Amino acid sequence: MRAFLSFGSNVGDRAAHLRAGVAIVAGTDRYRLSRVYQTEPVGGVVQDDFWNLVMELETDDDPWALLERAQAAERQRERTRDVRWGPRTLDVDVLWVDGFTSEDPRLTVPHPRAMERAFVVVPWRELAPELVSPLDLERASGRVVVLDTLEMLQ
Ligand code: A4P
Ligand code: MG
Repeated sequence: MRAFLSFGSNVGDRAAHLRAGVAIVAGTDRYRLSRVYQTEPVGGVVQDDFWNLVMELETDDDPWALLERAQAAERQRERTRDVRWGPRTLDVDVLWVDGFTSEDPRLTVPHPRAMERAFVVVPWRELAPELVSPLDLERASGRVVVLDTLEMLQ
């Protein structure tokens, strides 16, 4: 099954949080990563810029198991939940899972806010131009600047 997840960090060593998160979420499954983007915070809270990337994952696990992995990664990076849309060491969201939709508030897929956000659609389109159209790019908001691959970043 093919799935996409979004990763974001804006506290501490952002590259380290992203790397650790990627390793935990991927486990032994095959994956590809977009480049990393520096992105302006969305949601009205004053905070540092985020680093964001998107992962494509090929897995036999079900979407609920993916959510478990995402939350395990957040816990491992000692993510605290103080302010909604506020600063965080690591945020991992399930964006899209092939053939799966859910309106359960614990796991809403496709992610309801994904398409509004440039920090999601710009890296996502690198991996899946057939799922994210140029029009989606135009409609999404927020300034994003490409940095480099996660491998190359300090
Ligand atoms: N949940 C439901 N659906 C999903 C899903 N598809 N993936 C539930 C992951 N979790 C999902 O999430 C709250 C609850 O959502 C969880 O219990 C889970 O079961 P959370 O991560 O604890 O809370 P949050 O992230 O603060 O809230 P939320 O609504 O996920 O925030 P967003 O919408 O993800 O926004 N700006 C930039 N530039 N870059 C960012 O990465 N991120 C956010 C977070 C805000 N602004 C940002 C960025
Ligand atoms: Mg989240």
